[in-house]
Amino acid sequence: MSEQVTGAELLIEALKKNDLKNVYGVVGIPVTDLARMMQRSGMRYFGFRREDSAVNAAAASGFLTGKPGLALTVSAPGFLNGLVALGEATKNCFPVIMISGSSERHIIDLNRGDYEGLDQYNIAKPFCKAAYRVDRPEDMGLAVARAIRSAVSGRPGGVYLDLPADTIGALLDENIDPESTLIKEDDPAPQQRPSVEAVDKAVEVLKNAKKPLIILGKGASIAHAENEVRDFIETTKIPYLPMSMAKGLLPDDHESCVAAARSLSFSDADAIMLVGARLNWMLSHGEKFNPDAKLIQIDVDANEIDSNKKIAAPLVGDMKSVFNELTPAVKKAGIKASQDWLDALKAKKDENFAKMQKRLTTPRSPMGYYGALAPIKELIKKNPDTYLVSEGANTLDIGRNVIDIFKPRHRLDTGTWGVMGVGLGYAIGTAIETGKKVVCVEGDSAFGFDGMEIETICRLHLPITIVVFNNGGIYNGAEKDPAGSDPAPITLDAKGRYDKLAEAFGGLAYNVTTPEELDKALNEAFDAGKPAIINAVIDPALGKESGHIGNLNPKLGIKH
Ligand SMILES: Cc1ncc(C[n+]2csc(CCOP(=O)(O)OP(=O)(O)O)c2C)c(N)n1
Ligand SMILES: [Mg+2]
Repeated sequence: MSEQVTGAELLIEALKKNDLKNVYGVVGIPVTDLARMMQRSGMRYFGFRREDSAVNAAAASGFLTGKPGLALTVSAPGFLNGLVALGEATKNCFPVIMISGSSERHIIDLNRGDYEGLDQYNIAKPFCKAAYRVDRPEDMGLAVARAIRSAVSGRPGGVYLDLPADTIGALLDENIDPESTLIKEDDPAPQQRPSVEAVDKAVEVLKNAKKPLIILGKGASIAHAENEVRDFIETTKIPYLPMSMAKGLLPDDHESCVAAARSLSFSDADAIMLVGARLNWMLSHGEKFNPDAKLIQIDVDANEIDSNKKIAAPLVGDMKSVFNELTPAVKKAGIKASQDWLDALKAKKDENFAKMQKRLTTPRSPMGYYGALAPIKELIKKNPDTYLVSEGANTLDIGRNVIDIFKPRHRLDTGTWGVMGVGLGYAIGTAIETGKKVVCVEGDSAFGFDGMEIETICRLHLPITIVVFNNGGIYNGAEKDPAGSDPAPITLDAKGRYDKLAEAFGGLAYNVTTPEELDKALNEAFDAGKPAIINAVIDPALGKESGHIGNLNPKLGIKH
């Protein structure tokens, strides 16, 4: 560092000292030079078209690497655009730090009307795990250290770092050694071991169970606990169901996976062990479980216990530490799932597989969801290193059941909030962080939220193949508004050619109307490893209201 250093330089050095080198953002006053300096200092800066996509890319990075992803935005509007993604990341427990330029307190607090002036620091607080503001350059190292620890320790999540323009440009007092202000975080996410009593309690519940079941949540993926989870499941033979971002912790074709017998496993299991899966709306708050089932819950956060139902055996601790205690204990107790229970689930699973197979192979014109998903399922099976990103309603829900994932953290989707507009940001972050190919399966509505990031994908030459399931609408494209001449609320342009967007920026473009055409285009684009959009024309009459969660709509009795 030079003699007198700026806040910007201290920020960069603090990030580098903690091995944080990739930044995703959108520049403008007061962070443009900061981004330039990041690049010049050996960090990598990736420019986006909207801040939410940049923060989503950073969140994907956090999910995949376990280190906080970094995002950079301008003040007020850029900050607010990014905030939604910071909120999503926090809900999803993805570690991410959003850094935004801001105005000085003396202008904001007297409401003097600054260019893009907003009290960002206070606004951010309810949407993230922690918010920090840096008012002096000598605090930059401390702020980065606190942000890192908050993002990754305990339940990971989003952190907001507020950087007033003055602090970015401020010079450090020449009497202070810049190096002395920097902190290298040591063990930022310390182990949290469960108590012996808690482990004993869980073993007792499992010992008494005749029909145990495991539900794997993305908490286990975030904790990188695949080896521990596998050991436990292969030791006990207890059947498991993966939530969508836990798919691939064990390969979906594992003999203990009973995703295809979900209803039976919920209604019949007499002990259910939640492994990094919260008992929220995604599990119907536990209401579809056998009411007599005893629940075990592994979670890093004690607040999660008894959130919706009484948990008979809470195991609070980090996932790896919990299994390090629990697995030897169940081995010692000789716990094994009974063959009768496994046979009953297997029979249901086989029945549902046969139904699925029929749907995937029955020819249909115009093309339906299953026909279009079949080649994607095949491609991922042949290339299990490929990452899958997905969003939409029917596209997402049917795709989740159809497409098997074989490796941990290889599926990213709309997550706990069910948000549209995460797809391209996640895909970009994933391609950059892993260097692997990404297939992005998008509903046509979902794609519209962040479709302009195709320019980012093409500019960065990323190996991302986007398949837009174009059924001309939110849920479907066949509805007419009986009261007037305007398109119905759910209607989009079924004849739209989303592929042309790729063409505009030098990517590969395909328009397909049959599974065979889709298969050919997909493999060609995938093999080329170049940015591509495939417009897959799906029957507009297909697609259920809200996909698989139509029951969550208020009942207003209108016909549609
Ligand atoms: C940010 C945001 N806005 C709106 C919604 C409501 N919503 C849920 S699914 C969806 C789009 C579904 O249509 P599409 O992506 O085309 O999938 P399809 O069901 O047609 O396959 C929308 C707009 C949302 N989930 N997130
Ligand atoms: Mg659609």
